[in-house]
Amino acid sequence: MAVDATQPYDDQNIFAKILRGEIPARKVYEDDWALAFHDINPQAPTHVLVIPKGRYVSWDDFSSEASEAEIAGFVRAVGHVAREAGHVEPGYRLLANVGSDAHQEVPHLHVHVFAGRPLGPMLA
Ligand code: IU
Repeated sequence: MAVDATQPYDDQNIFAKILRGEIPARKVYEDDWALAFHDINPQAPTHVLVIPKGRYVSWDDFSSEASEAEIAGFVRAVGHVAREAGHVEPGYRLLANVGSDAHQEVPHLHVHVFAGRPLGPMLA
């Protein structure tokens, strides 16, 4: 079911459980600010999700409430994951769904990193 991006943070969401180590994930990167792991239903040869360690439902509360250090740390982690995967050329796509119209399914901010094939034009 799609997420209402205005809901309070739910500590029982699946990505919170992954962060706490209660559910396994195929991790590719971790630092003080972020965790990255392979999506369980990949839509491209590389499909990694990067999540902040803080309790944020979506890009909306993250961008308005996170500290400068959290924002900088998370943005750098997303860049690091894409760069380490070797996708700066021919490129990659970043995507963050927010709320029900965007079909956000998990109520913990995640940035999708897609790469490894031509990704086609951006969806409307
Ligand atoms: P969305 O942007 O919220 O729609 O994307 C959620 C993604 O989380 C989607 O690509 C799922 O395949 C992925 N995912 C996952 O990797 N592990 C899980 O346990 C669950 C969803 I639930």
